[in-house]
Amino acid sequence: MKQTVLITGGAGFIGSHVVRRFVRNHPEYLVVNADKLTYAGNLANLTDIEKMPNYIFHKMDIVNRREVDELFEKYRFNLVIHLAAESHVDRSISSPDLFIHTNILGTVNLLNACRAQLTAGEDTLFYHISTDEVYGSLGAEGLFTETTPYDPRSPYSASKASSDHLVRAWFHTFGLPVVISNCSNNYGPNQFPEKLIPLAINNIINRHEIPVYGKGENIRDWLYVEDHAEAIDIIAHNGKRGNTYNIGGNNEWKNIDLIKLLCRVMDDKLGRRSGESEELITFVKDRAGHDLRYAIDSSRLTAETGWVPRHDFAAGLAVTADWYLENSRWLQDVISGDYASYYEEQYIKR
Ligand code: NAD
Ligand code: TDX
Repeated sequence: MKQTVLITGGAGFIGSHVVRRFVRNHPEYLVVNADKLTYAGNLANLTDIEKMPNYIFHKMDIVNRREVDELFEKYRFNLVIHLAAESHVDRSISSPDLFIHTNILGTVNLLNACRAQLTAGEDTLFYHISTDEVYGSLGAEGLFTETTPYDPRSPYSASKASSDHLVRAWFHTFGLPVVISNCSNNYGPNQFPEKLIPLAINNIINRHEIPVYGKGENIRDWLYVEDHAEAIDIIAHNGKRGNTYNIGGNNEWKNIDLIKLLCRVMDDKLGRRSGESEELITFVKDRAGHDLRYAIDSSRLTAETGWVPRHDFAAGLAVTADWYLENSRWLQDVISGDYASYYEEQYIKR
């Protein structure tokens, strides 16, 4: 094997697509997936590749320094792609401390382990996966570029902004080779049904209310998860050390328009009367500190590498809806247990 690659958070939504892509497209790499398997991590996301000879899973908590150091001692990684995080904005409002521990302290443990390898004369690239939310909120006009000043508003985005700053500090101060990318909202198969699109799909299937925050006027840029995984692969191999790359879908949607489109897709797939799912839309209390609009300029990545999003939104949404309809067991498994009490707290007792 030429390279040993650590992917943290590889049992989660985006991480599982990145793991699959690396295991399949880079058979010469040993791919080590290290994940704590929180409510969001699920090895069922990876059953198709779990027996591949170049894949290994390790249950590990990035907040536990000893576990991190032991893993690095064992594998001496050439490349670390860091996705493990607490990722849901609403949970960061109800439990901010967890986000500080995982997203900030967990990242520092990985940076320190990479630095120890650097000190031992080994070149390790630390690739940090981040979000467009670090830039704050846009008005009606404009796009986030890589030079937009940071202005995070939620405990989630503040924890991700903090980790981005620490990654840059390890680059400038300790000479650690790093690269960062900041991506817009992902959608696709395997996303935990607390995020808008899979939550709405699940609620439509079960004829539950679709909670739309505020008036549904907030705007997000949506990217199919495999387009993000492809960008990560390209940046890991061709990104300039110390650089940041924005990744986006050129695909802005007002939440209410997106939900109405999804309702039409689901009516069609479920053989329901046209307009039936739209009747489930329920406007609820707005999210605290709800950012109005995110939009990304990914021209640096396109100019340097030629990457562009490949998946058309209508087709991507249809594939996503089909995946959840065909994987009712997956959906049922993840919404029972821990999530059931969270869902009740969040949506039933409000
Ligand atoms: P996710 O919540 O689906 O998955 C996170 C994974 O991290 C899970 O497998 C979980 O078990 C693991 N994890 C959590 N805490 C851990 C710990 N202490 N130790 C080890 N593993 C731990 O998240 P996602 O949506 O796939 O996001 C992945 C990354 O991409 C995150 O860093 C997130 O900030 C970033 N990101 C997400 C989006 C998006 O739209 N989902 C967009 C841009 C950036
Ligand atoms: O029930 C809901 N109703 C609703 O109106 C939920 C869950 C969300 N929303 C709104 C809030 C947002 O404007 O929909 C939009 C999308 O919400 P989320 O799916 O929670 O995503 P967002 O808060 O935009 O953050 C996501 O994109 C950036 C990911 O969760 C982050 O991890 C990523 O960094």
